Amino acid sequence: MLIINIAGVILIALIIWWFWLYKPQAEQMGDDDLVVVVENGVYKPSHILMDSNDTHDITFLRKDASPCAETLMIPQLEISETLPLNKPTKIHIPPLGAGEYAFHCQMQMYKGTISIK
Ligand SMILES: [Cu+2]
Repeated sequence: MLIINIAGVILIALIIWWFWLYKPQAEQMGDDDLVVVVENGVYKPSHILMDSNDTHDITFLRKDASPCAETLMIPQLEISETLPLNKPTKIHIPPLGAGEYAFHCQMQMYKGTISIK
């Protein structure tokens, strides 16, 4: 009985960690264009750091065949782009003010952010 309780507590702790505490590592945008792979329910990397006066292209490579992964949306930039399967697609990111810009698929199952310093 006690073991079941302990297992339950550990499970709850893991769930809390996964959904609220776990933050994937951010990827700093360098001089080269960054490639974001769309696969298995995630963007990789999903956190992108950029400087405020940079213009950059972010290349999205969709490897996930599910139709859900097809659309890339960056609502704050009014970007809505269809990603063909296994074909790199360049998304132009204009100079942006500091802040967080979310990007996601149509149903928001795939999620990521661009952080501007
Ligand atoms: Cu989706």
